[in-house]
Amino acid sequence: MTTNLSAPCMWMRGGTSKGGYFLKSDLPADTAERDAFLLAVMGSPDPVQIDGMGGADPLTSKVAVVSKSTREGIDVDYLFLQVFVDQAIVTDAQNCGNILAGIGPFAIERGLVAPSAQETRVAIYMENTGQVAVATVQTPGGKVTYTGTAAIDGVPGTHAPVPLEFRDTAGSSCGALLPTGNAVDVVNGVAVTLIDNGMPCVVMNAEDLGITGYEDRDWLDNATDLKAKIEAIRLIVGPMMNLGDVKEKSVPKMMLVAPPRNGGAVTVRSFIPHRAHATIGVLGAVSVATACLIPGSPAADVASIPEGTRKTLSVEHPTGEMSCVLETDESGQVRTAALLRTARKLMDGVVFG
Ligand code: NQM
Repeated sequence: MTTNLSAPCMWMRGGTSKGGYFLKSDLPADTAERDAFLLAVMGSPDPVQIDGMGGADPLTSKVAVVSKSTREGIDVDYLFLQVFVDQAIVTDAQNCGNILAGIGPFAIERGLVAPSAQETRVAIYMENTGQVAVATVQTPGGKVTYTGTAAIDGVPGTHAPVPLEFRDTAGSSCGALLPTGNAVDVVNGVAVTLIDNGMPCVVMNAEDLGITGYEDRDWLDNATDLKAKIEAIRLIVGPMMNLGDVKEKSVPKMMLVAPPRNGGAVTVRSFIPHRAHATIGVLGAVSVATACLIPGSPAADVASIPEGTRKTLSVEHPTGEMSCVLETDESGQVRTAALLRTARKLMDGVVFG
C-alpha cells in the first residue's frame, strides 16, 4: 500500500521501543489521511511489515507526533500513536513512556527547545492522557549527546541518561486510579486489580492463570490457551475501566505478577495486550508498582515493598528489571514517579508512505 506521500522523520530508539518521530506540521492535518500514511510508512497490516519501516513487533511500530506547546510552563506537546502490526489500526488510546524518552532529544534537535550548556529539562505535555512529564537531556556544549554510561535492561551497551519524571498520573485514561473503586474485582474467577497510574493495567497473580510468572517472551507468545483466557478478561474489563469496547484498542495492558526472584519488589510478565512484552512499559511499570502498594491486591500479595515514603521498586521483567522511584504522601498515595531511560537517534531523513 502506498499513499504517495512523504515526510521528514527521525527514527529513534526510545527506551526499549523504537519508532518514527515527526513534527506535527510535517504530517497530514486530516487524521484519516495521517493514519493511512503512517500505516504505509510502517508496512501495516502485515505480520512482517516487509513493505515498511516497522520491525514486525508492536514495540517497533510506534510513532511520536511533536509540536511546540502553547501551554503555560510546557515546552512541547507529544502525541503517541501505536500502529498495529497486522491490522490496519492506528490508535491514540494509549500513551508510551518508552517513546517519551526520545521526545526531549528530538525536540532539541528540531529546534523546538533551546538547549542549556550541560543538561536541558524539557517539559512535555502528553496529549494521549493530558498529563505532564519532565525529561532531562544531556546537552554538553549546547548539543544533544546520545553517548554516556547509563544502562537499561533490554538495550545493549550504555548511553546518555534520560531521566523521566511523572506527577499525578493517576486516572490518566480511566478517570481514577482504581476505576471500579475496588482494590480487587473478580472476573471469570480471577482476582484482578484494575488500575491506571499512567497506563490502564489489569494486574493478576500469574499463578491464578496457571503459570509461574517466570516464563520467557517466546513461551508466553506461544501460550494460546493462556492468551485466550487473558483476552476474555480484557474484553470484559474494558467498560469497567471506562475504556469502552477495547477489542481494537491496545489498552488495558495485562500484567501477570509473581514474587521477585532477584532482590526486586515484584516480577511481571506483561501482554501489550496481544503479544508478550520483551521487558515492560514505563507507565505500565509505574502502574504495577503502584498496585503493589494497595493492600489486599494480587500484586501486594506477592510483592516485597521497601520502607519509607520515597521507595525504589525494582520491577523484574523477562530480560532484567526497571527501577521505579515512587514518592508517596502521608496517606500512602503515589504522587510522583521517576525512571531512568536512554534514547538514541538512528536515522534522520525523509520517509515514504
Ligand atoms: O507503558 C509498550 C513500551 C510500551 C508502553 C506497551 C510504555 C509504557 O514499552 O509507558 O512504554 O505497553 O504497549 O514502549
